[in-house]
Amino acid sequence: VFFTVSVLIACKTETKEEESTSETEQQRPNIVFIMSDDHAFQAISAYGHPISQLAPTPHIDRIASNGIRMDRAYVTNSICGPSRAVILTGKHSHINGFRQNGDRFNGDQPTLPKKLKKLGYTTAILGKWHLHGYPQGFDYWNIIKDQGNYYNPDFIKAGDTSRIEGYATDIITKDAINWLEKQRDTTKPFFMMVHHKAPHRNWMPALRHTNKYDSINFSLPESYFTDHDGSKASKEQLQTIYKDMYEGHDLKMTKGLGSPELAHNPWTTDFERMTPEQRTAWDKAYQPKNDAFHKANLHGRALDEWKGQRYLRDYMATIAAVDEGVGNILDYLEAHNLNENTIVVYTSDQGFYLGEKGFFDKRFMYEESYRTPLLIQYPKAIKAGSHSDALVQNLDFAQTFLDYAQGDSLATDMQGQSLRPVFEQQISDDNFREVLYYHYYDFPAFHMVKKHYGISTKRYKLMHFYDDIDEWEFYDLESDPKELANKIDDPAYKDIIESLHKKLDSVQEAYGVNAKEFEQASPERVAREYKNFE
Ligand code: SGN
Ligand code: CA
Repeated sequence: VFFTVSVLIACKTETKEEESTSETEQQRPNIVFIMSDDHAFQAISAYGHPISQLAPTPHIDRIASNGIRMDRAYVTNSICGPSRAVILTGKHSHINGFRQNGDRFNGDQPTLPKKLKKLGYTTAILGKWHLHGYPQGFDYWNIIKDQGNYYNPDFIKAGDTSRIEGYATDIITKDAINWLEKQRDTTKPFFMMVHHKAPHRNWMPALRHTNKYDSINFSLPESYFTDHDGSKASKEQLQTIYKDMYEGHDLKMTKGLGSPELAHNPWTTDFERMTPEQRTAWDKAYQPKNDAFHKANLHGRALDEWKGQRYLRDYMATIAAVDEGVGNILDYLEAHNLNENTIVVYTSDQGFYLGEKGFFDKRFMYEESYRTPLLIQYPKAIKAGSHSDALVQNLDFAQTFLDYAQGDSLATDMQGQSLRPVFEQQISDDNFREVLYYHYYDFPAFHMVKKHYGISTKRYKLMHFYDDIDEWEFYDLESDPKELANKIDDPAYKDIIESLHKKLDSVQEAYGVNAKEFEQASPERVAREYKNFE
């Protein structure tokens, strides 16, 4: 009887709009939603993973110790734009219409910030947007153009684009503090989304952090070298650190001993945007380590391992500025008597690979990319130092915030569930939800991860890869937490797999998944894209 809980609440149309009254307004909590881009839970020390113990995140960890750490938080579609659209709408990708990067978000639909405004909130979004078009429902917005750059990025504010000198993470943090301090309407509760670009590819640390982890040896995962037996989709991806990273652009490797010139660097803009002073400081930090690399004359596995090490050092160093920025925001709230009545959330738009299975990037429904960090503090109602392994999803965020803002009636069109009973431990973790649904569509595209959908319970995962393949995978996370053994054909699991298939059908029906969701690209296009990304 491992499936009994109803999964959802199909899409209903919005009905009554709640009116804000000045009385309740006083009690509505402020919400600070901090989301980084591609921040693996493995890289947050509060989660205890060995990698993060060597590169701790003391400020992000403050949120966990002030509040609750969610250990089984997931996304519905592990990729940037789609994750953001799910968070804004509380609806799966096929309902909100933004299935893959490059789609255009229909900003006219109902969204969380619009609903919070109806409840009397003042709203702001700063940093990465990546949904094309301009944000709606925000009193203030200042967004990074497209993917953005680490150094001297372009921002769009009220329709105007301008290059802002400095380091992206610091600019976004400063903008957040500035809005809190000087720009927001202080008579209203506030909702602020702080969306960092970091630690997204190509992992360029702030100048003060370029040598931060040079002497640390991070341990590469056991599965760093694997031949992906049992998973055709894993074999055919293009996101393996030692095969698919660009030596210059991603790994900051140089052409030879003594040369500051970057090796393969197909997108020159990231480095070209630096001022001469920034570039000089950068080269001063990287050249000695690149020269040491050239002298070591590495080949084969030693070279592959060196690349993994360089990647982890840069990735973790890029996070250092995010962590400082979180510290600044928490300090501000504490110093201005805003701490008690503000919900602070730290999350990422999805998980990320730190070398597991040899991978970087995300996209797969396997744990590292499917799972996302989620830490929440709200001193008024959430017990400090708690944690939960309830199955929750980014699909639930909008409903949760509306619940806290006393706007449940505005959430009836959404597909998630309020997490308030979980955060406040009014429900046991096992009773919250039994299955999660996932669907990834971004193929053929960067990294060539095949389209797939699936469901997961706390213990099992069933997924179907389709388009140019037709392959099922099944994992038992209890005996195989690293998902290295696809047991789809194992007779011992026959009954479980059968019941998961049934559950998958009913979940898809409940969420309103239709035939269009399984559209396939033409074989010519798939072949062309494989060529493009090689
Ligand atoms: C860029 C990255 C990819 C990444 C996608 C999507 N390449 O194209 O590695 O998978 O973004 O990332 S880059 O060298 O140009 O950075 S997402 O977070 O926006 O979905
Ligand atoms: Ca991302």
